[in-house]
Amino acid sequence: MAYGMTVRRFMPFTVMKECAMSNEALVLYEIQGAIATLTLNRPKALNALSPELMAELATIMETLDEDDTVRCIVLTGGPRVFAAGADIKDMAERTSTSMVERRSFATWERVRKCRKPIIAAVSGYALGGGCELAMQCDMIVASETAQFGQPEIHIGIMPGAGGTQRLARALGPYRAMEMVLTGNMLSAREAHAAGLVNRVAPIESFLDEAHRLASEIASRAPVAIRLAREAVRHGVETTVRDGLEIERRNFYLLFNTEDQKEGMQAFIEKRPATYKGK
Ligand code: DAK
Repeated sequence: MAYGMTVRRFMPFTVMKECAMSNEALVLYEIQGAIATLTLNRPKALNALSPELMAELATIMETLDEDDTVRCIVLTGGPRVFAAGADIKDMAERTSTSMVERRSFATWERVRKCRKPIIAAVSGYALGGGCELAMQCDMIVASETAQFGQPEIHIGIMPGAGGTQRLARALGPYRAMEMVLTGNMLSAREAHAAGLVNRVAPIESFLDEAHRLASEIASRAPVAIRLAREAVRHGVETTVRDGLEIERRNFYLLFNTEDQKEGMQAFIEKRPATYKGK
């Protein structure tokens, strides 16, 4: 990783209770300075999002959420594949009842609740639940090899972790409908042109590009970042009227932070601001 920052940790994060079947960490994480990088680590199954992997991811996200030194998270699957979806082998014999009883939405919800900005760094396939996981992040940086799709229709199901809603909001209903009903994929360039992807970079540097973006965000006032992020995220999930209410509330709240005083004072004194996250 670039930027010459000190690595504080690099360790497999195996959640013994939730991941009893696995000897190997399904999600790796590394923290450099204010940026945590999470890597999905089931390469033989193209990072298929098994319940065990999602449980590890959720636990790591919750840990990072509580760590004040972490200001931005980069989620990747490595250069070959982001994730080829939920684990089809795990779902193949399931019934509606066993799907409901398993409560896997609760695990996805734990990931979604993380309050830190998350950048998905996508290379290769981001399919089905993989595409949905990327879209659940706040921004997407893609390598030129990235392919986004909701191919569930090919296996007799439909997107179940936000794909129908988030795709429609990102691409508009017509393009989303085509993707969901045909299962066809978008290339990185197409996804960028359609507004699903923030930046496209060569495969050799897409992760650096994601880290560059993460560093920029990590340098901003943390409370303002959190409240602004909350306003944008809630806004797209609600009416404009309710979104404006959230925006206004969070805007006023920021005037109670030391960082707002520091940011404005630094501007007036023509010096860089030093933010404390208070
Ligand atoms: N699940 C399980 N294993 C998978 C997998 C998947 N989604 N995708 C790939 N693999 C495995 C393959 O079975 C193969 O394993 P082995 O045969 O070697 O044991 C290995 O990964 C390599 O895959 P391929 O040999 O197929 O590799 P190719 O390069 O030829 O093809 C591919 C790559 C990505 C085009 C192909 O693997 C593929 O079509 N994969 C399936 C893509 C897909 O249909 N994805 C959507 C799955 S449904 C929910 C949340 C989310 C979801 C549902 C519920 N709740 C919260 C309740 C989401 C559902 C889905 O994502």
